[in-house]
Amino acid sequence: MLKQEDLAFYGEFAPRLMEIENLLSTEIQAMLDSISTDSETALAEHIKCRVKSAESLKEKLRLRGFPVTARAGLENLSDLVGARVITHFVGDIYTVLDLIQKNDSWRVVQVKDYIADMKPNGYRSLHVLLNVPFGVGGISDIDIEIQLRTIAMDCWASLEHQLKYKKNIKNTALIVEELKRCADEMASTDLSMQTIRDLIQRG
Ligand code: 0O2
Repeated sequence: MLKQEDLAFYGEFAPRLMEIENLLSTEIQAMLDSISTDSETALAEHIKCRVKSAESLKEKLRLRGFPVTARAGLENLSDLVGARVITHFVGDIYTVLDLIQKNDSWRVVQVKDYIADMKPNGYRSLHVLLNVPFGVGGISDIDIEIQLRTIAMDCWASLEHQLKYKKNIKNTALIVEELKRCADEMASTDLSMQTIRDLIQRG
């Protein structure tokens, strides 16, 4: 739900951005339900869709040297509308990716696999960039992003995100090192969990 300050910043673009957020949410839920609606076998633990807050967008535009306007965001960034799909198992991420690639509601522009090729800090996730029609203020289409992660990867990313935005943190070097160690341990546990599930399912 966009706050008053977000609506003011996005102006004429706000209604269309909210429509795209709804489309994303509905389509993702339908794709997941097409595989299973049973909580024990569901592909995702939960999904979350959002339009980027004005505060976060302004900061990203400033950091990247773009004009601090909604139009510049729409024209230069790919995550003004985004979704996160949180799965229990790594394998489920690739099952959801397959569903996303087969969906006609959008065009898949790029897949960034930070699971196969993690970021140096230990960040793991799979990002899928999608292109959707926009049609407001002379902008014909925009890119949006779906991030796919396991519960463990999501827990790690949430904590690491705090490091980026909190000021005056002591022992940053130690925290960065510990976070990397945890990321590797969590990735190893994610793989073990996947193997155990495969063994159980094979019977
Ligand atoms: P917020 O507050 O999370 O919405 P992309 O082009 O998006 O596929 P890339 O090149 O990493 O991937 O782009 P970017 O813009 O740096 O990252 C996009 C989003 O991915 C970020 O959004 C984060 O949500 C997530 N992300 C990427 N790298 C990291 C990381 O190292 N740690 C964490 N915790 N998250 C990361 P924002 O803009 O941070 O905003």
